[in-house]
Amino acid sequence: MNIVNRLLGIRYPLIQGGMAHIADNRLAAAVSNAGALGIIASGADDAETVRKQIRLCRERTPHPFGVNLMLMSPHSDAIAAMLIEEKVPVVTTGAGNPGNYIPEWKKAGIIVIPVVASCAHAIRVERAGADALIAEGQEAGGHIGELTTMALIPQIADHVKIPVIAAGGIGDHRGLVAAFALGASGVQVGTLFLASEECPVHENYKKMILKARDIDTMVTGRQSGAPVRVLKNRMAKTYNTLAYQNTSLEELEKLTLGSLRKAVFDGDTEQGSFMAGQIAGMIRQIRPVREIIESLFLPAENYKDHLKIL
Ligand code: TUI
Repeated sequence: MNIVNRLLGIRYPLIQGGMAHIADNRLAAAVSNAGALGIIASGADDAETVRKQIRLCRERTPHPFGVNLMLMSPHSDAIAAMLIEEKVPVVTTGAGNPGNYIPEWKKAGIIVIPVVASCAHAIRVERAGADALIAEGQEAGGHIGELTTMALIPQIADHVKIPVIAAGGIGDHRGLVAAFALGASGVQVGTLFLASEECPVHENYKKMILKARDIDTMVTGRQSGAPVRVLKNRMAKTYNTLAYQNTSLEELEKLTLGSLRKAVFDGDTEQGSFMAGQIAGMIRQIRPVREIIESLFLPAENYKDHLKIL
């Protein structure tokens, strides 16, 4: 049996990306009910808001699910403690180093899977006791590192013993097979689920994804040290102009999360920040979560003698 399926008690070795303000209990439960691992994003929400999401998710699915802790959040200490109280089965982390939280989570029996974007960080989280890691290439949407998935996965796979889950740029079964060929034992997918029926974002967000071509994402904030991949629009261009003018990182982060809300809740195509990965150009239709997952894995049957996909 695939090692990630065994670790997580799931049917398909796929984790849903922890998309801030987007991945709520409905999306997470739909993914878990379809046989993969749904994730509730905590983003910049406070601990009580996330606690409610966890309880709603439990009502919607009997299957395992996880919570993503965005480590730049001002509420991360409170959320980290609440996850233990709620006995959440799995935690993924992003945008920082979760090292300080790992011992307490492990003591509570939580499976810990940090997102990393470099070998040094991968080695650090393995030493700190992570059960697996998600290696995210810069094809991904949202906050990203430097390396591409193609370069990152084999290098990390050579440096750690824990299972590597690939993220960034996986848009169909070909990307999934490629990730396994590079040394991954599972995948994390975000953008594909943005374009799902169960995803609770504003219709305009989904329309922007459907309209996107291959070259329609860009990275904001590279020069200010907070690179974020978004769909090209007026906001993205304004952000980069401000970043060139030495606006403080704190101000820029506020702008990013504020404008993400404008995208997700208001569908403001001009002032919103529409985070999405480079595979947005591959998405042609809005599909149910189950169909998205099955379309990734059904062709994998052909590779079963070479790659441990299922
Ligand atoms: O975290 C993400 N994607 C995100 S978080 C987010 S909300 C946000 N908005 C504005 C600014 C910042 C966050 C939107 N999208 N993906 C996981 C991820 N983590 N990608 C890259 C990293 C990462 C990068 C550097 C993790 C650790 C790291 O350095 C750790 C260290 O200790 O050096």
